[in-house]
Amino acid sequence: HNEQQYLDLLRYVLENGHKKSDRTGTGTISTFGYQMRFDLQESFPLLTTKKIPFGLIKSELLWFLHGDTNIKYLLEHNNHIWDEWAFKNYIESPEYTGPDMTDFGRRSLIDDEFAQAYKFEKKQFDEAILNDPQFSEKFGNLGDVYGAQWRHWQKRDGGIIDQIKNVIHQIKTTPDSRRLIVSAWNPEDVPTMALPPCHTLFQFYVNDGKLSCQLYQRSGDLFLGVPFNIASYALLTHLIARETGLEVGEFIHTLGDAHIYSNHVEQVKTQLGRQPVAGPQLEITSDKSIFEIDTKDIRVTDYNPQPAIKAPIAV
Ligand code: UFP
Repeated sequence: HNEQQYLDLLRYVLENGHKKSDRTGTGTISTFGYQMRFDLQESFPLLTTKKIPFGLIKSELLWFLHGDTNIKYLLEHNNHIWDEWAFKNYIESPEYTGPDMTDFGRRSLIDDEFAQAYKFEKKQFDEAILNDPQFSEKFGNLGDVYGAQWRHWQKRDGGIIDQIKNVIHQIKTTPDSRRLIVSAWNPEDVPTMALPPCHTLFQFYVNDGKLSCQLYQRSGDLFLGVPFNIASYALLTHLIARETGLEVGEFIHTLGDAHIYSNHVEQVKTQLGRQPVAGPQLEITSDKSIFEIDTKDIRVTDYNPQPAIKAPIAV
């Protein structure tokens, strides 16, 4: 059963993980090195023991696949998961003249009055990104995020490498290759990045007409981040399989630092008290290419999750 893979991981880290301090100052229980295998023929691995917003996963993945690094597309699809990074660039620029927003993530959690002011500034910002092309050109762009590494990796000689197009071509022409790899980890850029890639590298494997994908994720927030990551790479595997005329095989998720934040432990226990049901199925209703397909063409059916479980995000 697919979902059991994830629930076993939560239980394993609760029982065997060790206390570890971390960059955010929150504290975690952590394990190093863990692997889950999801059979994509069985079901689409979207958790049923808590509701996961698949719409956000779809639009973020298509955004990556377009090579887009501007949050405008995400906002047009009501997706706010990358907003804070762009907003941070804006408030640190000379163009920003509102109240001091330094460290807005942390402060808005502990100061209600500040949270109101932040909400207001953030709304103005989002509206400007959506409605003012010059503003979005200037402040909507996140630079070296996944879309850039996947579709236009910068070469020393000034050229670019399109890793996604290349890997699709390789899967079609040399399916037995052991070099079907897309890498997001660029050691030259890492020291200056706000968030170095969590999904460091992935590899494809073709056997018996089926495409499998293995991700190496260097760091996984097991309660909040990993359920998204599983669904996102499962969807990527489906889209690449469709593009290369293959069926789906497995998604293999290998984690480096697999951690539960100390302020998520109660939520994890709540989730472990719930019974999973059969996972949903993925439906793709268009024959457009992987680069043209729209969020409307992709959906999950028979998804019957239990309610979402709220938890504070570590910043
Ligand atoms: N994180 C995930 N999945 C993601 C993502 C971030 O689990 O897709 F972008 C979590 C992992 C970690 C934090 O808790 O975000 C990143 O912090 P660090 O760079 O210190 O590992």
